[in-house]
Amino acid sequence: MNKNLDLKSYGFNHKFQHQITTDEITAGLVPARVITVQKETYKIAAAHGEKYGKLKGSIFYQDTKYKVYPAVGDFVLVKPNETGDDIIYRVLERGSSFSRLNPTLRDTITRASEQIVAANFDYVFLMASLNYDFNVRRMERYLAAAWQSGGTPVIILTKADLCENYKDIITELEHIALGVDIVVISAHTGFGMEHLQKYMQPGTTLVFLGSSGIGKSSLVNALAGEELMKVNTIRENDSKGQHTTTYRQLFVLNSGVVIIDTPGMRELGMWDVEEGIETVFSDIEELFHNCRFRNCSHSGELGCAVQEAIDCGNLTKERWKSYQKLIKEANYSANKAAYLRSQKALYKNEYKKFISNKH
Ligand SMILES: Nc1nc2c(ncn2[C@@H]2O[C@H](COP(=O)(O)OP(=O)(O)OP(=O)(O)O)[C@@H](O)[C@H]2O)c(=O)[nH]1
Ligand SMILES: [Mg+2]
Ligand SMILES: [Zn+2]
Repeated sequence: MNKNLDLKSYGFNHKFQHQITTDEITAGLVPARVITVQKETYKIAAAHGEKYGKLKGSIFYQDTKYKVYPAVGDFVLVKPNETGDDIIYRVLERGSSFSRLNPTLRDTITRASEQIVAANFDYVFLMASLNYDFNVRRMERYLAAAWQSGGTPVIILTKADLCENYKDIITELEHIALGVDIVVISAHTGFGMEHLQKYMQPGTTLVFLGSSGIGKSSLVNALAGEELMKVNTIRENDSKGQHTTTYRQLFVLNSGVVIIDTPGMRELGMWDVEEGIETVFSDIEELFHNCRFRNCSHSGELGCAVQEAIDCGNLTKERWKSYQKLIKEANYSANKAAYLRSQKALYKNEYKKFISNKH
């Protein structure tokens, strides 16, 4: 049986309430939050309880216009259905969202290749394990995407019990993550967990991101004080993740905080991250103003501030390379999306002509 619940405890607030029109209220539509998405089945939480919902076909499937499909964390408007699944009518505008290029849809049409990992969170927990394979450059990429998402990034370094000395890693991170909180924890021993308290506020939503096997679900369980998520108990020897979590899931803990746990990502495709790159690499973009020539390409010109910063040790070659690589990728995906959009528009026009010629 479904029991009634208060959607506020799932993070619903006036920002979302304001988006609902009187027509929608008159039509009997009510807000709900998406808890899981599996293929075309959506698990949702609404005032009338937790249940399943499906998309209203005439809105989501037959209309060729670009549509926003629900992702985990989204607030949607549904028509409650006592005898079956609720019907989802609309996704309310997102306060934040984390997206990446869908690795399985790289070459299909435009926005279809953008995958929304999670929506409407306050903090993005960028998680990495201290015991192996710590990669500063990867963290840099995640940071850029996190800043772009609209949430506030927090770096969480896990498995402190397996690492003797993490001071160097912190120092390295502090250089690339200006102003970002870095918290070192162990879900097993409880080390450092008290530093997470300030994020555990009722109605606040956190999303956990990071490679498989680094302890995202273990942290969910440690914070919940019970086993909400399955965690792989077999002791790993090669430290490779097992992909234990297979789909994204939203929970409300007893403390009132809302957490979205996600499966480990193999790949973070870049998508519209120019702004995020600016934030993460503001020191580099700042340098550009000091180059002697306004159109400096920073590849050996006289008076290039980037070269000077590298020479005097203010900027590492690795960081400069990493910046160039990200910019290249971001341009690539932006250009590609623009190209595909233009192709699609062209195709649509041709099709319209074809149809009107027929009549
Ligand atoms: N020693 C130690 N092991 C941990 C810690 N946290 C998690 N682990 C172990 O790391 C392994 C993976 O943990 P999970 O929580 O399943 O990792 P995950 O990030 O959710 O992985 P995916 O669901 O595959 O993305 C398990 O064997 C955990 O017991 C920790 O703080 N210390
Ligand atoms: Mg997991
Ligand atoms: Zn220059």
